[in-house]
Amino acid sequence: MDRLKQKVITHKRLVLALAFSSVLVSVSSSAQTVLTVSGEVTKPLTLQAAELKAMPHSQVVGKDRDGKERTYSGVPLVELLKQAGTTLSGELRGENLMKYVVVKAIDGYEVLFALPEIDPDFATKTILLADSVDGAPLAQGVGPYRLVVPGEKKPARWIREVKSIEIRFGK
Ligand SMILES: Nc1nc2c(c(=O)[nH]1)N[C@H]1C(S)=C(S)[C@@H](COP(=O)(O)O)O[C@H]1N2
Ligand SMILES: [Mo]
Repeated sequence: MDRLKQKVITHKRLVLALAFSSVLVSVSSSAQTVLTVSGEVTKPLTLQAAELKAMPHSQVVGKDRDGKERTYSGVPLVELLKQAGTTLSGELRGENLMKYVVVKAIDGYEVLFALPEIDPDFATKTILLADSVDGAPLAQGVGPYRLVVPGEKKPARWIREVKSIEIRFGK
């Protein structure tokens, strides 16, 4: 084979390889669901990282286990429930007071909240789905999303690596 032909073939291979890898990159970086909100809601959510990032954020200053104050930023849990269409504020009465929220993590750990613990008409503190601490993304094994539950003596419901939120009916 002459050198020119060889070069053209090599070039074609390179173009093909690049095209293929860019398809792979776009498939893996887009359309990745990082969080679902489902169950007793009118609009179940399958959220991508960019969507969560674009949602309104609040800050909560909390003491970590080491006793140091840290500023967490994230989406208030109530905001996610609102977007999914959960019975909150005026609708949180009667049998709707029997609804609860199960938050699940990648490692199988799960924790539960009653709706009034999350609804600001009842609760005095804001539970956050935090995505950063002191301005930096949460560490591997903690994030990308972790609940911050202010005012509790034990951090057992500060669930790390959150992957889903499910609203259920307790009767
Ligand atoms: N995903 C997940 N989150 C979790 C746990 C767990 O086992 N898995 N343990 C909880 C418990 S019992 C405690 S005390 C705190 C510890 O938080 P830390 O690792 O930031 O100190 O994380 C909570 N969040
Ligand atoms: Mo714990």
